[in-house]
Amino acid sequence: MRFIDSAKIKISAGHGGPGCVSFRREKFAPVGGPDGGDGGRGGDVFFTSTTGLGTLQDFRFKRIYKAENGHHGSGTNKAGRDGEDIEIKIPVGTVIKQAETEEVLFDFTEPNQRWLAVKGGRGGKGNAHFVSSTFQAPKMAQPGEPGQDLELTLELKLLADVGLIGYPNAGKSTLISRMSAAQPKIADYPFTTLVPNLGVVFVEEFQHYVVADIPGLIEGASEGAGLGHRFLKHIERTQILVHLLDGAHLLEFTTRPDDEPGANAKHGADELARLYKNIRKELHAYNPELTSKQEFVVINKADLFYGQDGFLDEVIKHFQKKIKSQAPVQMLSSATGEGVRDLSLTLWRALKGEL
Ligand SMILES: Nc1nc2c(ncn2[C@@H]2O[C@H](COP(=O)(O)OP(=O)(O)OP(=O)(O)O)[C@@H](O)[C@H]2O)c(=O)[nH]1
Ligand SMILES: [Mg+2]
Repeated sequence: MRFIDSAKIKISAGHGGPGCVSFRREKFAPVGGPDGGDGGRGGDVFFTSTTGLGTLQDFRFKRIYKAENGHHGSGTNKAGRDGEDIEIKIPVGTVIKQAETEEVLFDFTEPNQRWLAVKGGRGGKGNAHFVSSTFQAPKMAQPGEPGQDLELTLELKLLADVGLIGYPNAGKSTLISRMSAAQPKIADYPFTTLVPNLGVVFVEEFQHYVVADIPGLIEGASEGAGLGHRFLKHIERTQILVHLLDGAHLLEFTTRPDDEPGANAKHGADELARLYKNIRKELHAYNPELTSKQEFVVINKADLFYGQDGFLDEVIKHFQKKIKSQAPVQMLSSATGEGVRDLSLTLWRALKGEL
């Protein structure tokens, strides 16, 4: 999914330094020729993309970037020093637009791309340049050229690697808040999440991936029921889906009186399988490619079954039979955090193609 973080900044290149008016003065040649040096060039402003930065946060605090002006030329034909360039580091995925026209000036899609955004002004020529046979003592020099400036908008479009899907209330937002530093709204009513949330999951230093939590899906979502379908497009570009099942849906089955041992788990699994298939149907109806993505099925709220040893294992066994898949089903508790790190690492391995 592409997501946007944005900032507006102003950049200015340095002005060229003015050229110098000067005449040689030596002990035995009191009226020497012109020897005013040229002004230095103004500094340029460059942007460089790096993978080390995940946000445009820095640009909230510093909005104006100006490269140094070129220095004055001086006598004895000495050129002024050039102004220093500046390099602005931005995260990969940043698009730079001209603020007013929104014209895209540069799209940083890879690390270490470097773009010259504005060029410093040329230094003015000193009077030494203006001598000619008829004009021996020029008393003028050029001013430096002004540096260019630009107002820019920077937009960061993150690409989510993993999409979190499931019914409303399954605990998707709670899970992303555990996996990452994202702090979405969490509540015990459906459709708490109204817009997608992104979270960056750190695996090790400098290794991370992006997870997207989207609003809950229900039957008919692909045709517009609930909030889900508007957001399905955001998971179209993810590599992996995590299908989160709500363990609370199993609660009524743990208390149902039944003679046959294990039958409760079977009824519960039937219910989860029904809900699971509903969502798969919606994904398929929206775009069949969504159902061919690598998927991890996870039962959340395992903490509700602490003390009921083996119940969830039984549920998983029946569930796999019901959906005719032996793919592993994980269980975890977003509330206590149990199993969350395991899932984070499993997803990382899958993204690397190891699973
Ligand atoms: N017991 C328990 N409750 C949980 C767990 N995870 C989430 N919840 C609760 O379930 C409710 C729904 O959680 P959310 O994270 O808002 O669910 P969601 O899937 O994002 O819901 P929508 O945004 O409406 O689609 C909240 O009351 C959570 O506190 C869990 O692991 N165990
Ligand atoms: Mg939510």
